Amino acid sequence: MSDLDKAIAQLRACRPIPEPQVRELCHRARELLIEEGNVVTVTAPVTICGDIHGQFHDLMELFRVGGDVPDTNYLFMGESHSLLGDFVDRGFYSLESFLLLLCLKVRYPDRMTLIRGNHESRQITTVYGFYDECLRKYGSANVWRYCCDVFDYLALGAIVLGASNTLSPPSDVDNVEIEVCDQNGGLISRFPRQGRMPQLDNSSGDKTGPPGSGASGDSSGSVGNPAGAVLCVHGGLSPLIDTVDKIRLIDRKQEVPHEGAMCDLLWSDPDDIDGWGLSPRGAGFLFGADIVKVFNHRNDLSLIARAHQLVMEGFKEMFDASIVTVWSAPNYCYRCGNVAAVLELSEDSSGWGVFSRSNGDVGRSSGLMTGLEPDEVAPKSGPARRYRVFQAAPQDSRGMPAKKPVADYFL
Ligand SMILES: [Mn+2]
Repeated sequence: MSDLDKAIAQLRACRPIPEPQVRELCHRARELLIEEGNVVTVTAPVTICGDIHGQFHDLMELFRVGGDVPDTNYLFMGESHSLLGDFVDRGFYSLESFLLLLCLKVRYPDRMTLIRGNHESRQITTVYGFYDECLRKYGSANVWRYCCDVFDYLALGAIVLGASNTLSPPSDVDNVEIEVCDQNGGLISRFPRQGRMPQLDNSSGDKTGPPGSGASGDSSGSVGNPAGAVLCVHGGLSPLIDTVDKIRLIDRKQEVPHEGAMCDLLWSDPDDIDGWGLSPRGAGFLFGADIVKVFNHRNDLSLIARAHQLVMEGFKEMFDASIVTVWSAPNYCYRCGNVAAVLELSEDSSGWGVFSRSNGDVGRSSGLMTGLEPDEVAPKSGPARRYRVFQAAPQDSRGMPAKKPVADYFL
């Protein structure tokens, strides 16, 4: 067993690893992350996860419900994981949670995509618990410093390609676009494709192919994205960013700034407004359905998956399913009473596959949409989605400290 596998085993048991080993791990993680672009390309199948916030035992429950990261003893799990940030703060085990995710990233780099959240920042972790936790567990701030240096290298987003617009394993009812399952795989509810999404206008006529395949009456640049690409980001959009390519140009290797495009991506929230609005968080912006629909159309996206906001049901789709919030910390702060969810996108098997262009760009349209009015934007129905909803890990699986965390879950 390698040192890394030993560290994984130790962290899975919720025991911190020694400081020199953390230093080595963070160094290796940084070398890996520095090679990643600001927007990582991920190929379906993928399980998308939202905020964790140091709730270690619930992270273990997430892996049980959503599928574990491949162990060398297992054959092939087929799933990769994309975690949308806010790994730390508030919970009692931010350290063990983050280090385990980091170990898994180093051990299985293609199976784990870690995206930066607004809590992966020096300033925020100093206020909301992670700094104190490191100090308490190691007696110095060294480990906190190593981790913060890793935060600076985390990607800002991911693009999921090759997702299917049918469920896998298939639903036993035709035309189901969304299934919601409980933590044991039992069916809670399902939603058909028809009736949810408005039909495209007559110009798309009899074209019944999957959205983005070219047979849906859409732009031709999306072959290889049968269900349209999915953008993953922690917070949301920015008024300074109108294309995914502009995200790629940000100099991300720094502490999260107080304003600007990088800040907005980590802090913004969708809201029932027109256009842009000021955020009550004091960082990032609020953005409405019109903003999302124009952005998705321009960038050939069918869906934006983001985290950042507590949702009592674990997930929440908004704006004709053009954006979804995924929240993966059940009973947040050990007191909110919410359930959590992960979002599974399955692999397309229609034969279109995913191809890469020589410039590394993958199956995207030119983005040349001029004079576009929000009303003219026909939403893509997007990939079939299976949400797995789960509750907090059983009480007896956690060594629950007596002290309650500070009750401020606004950030
Ligand atoms: Mn957040």
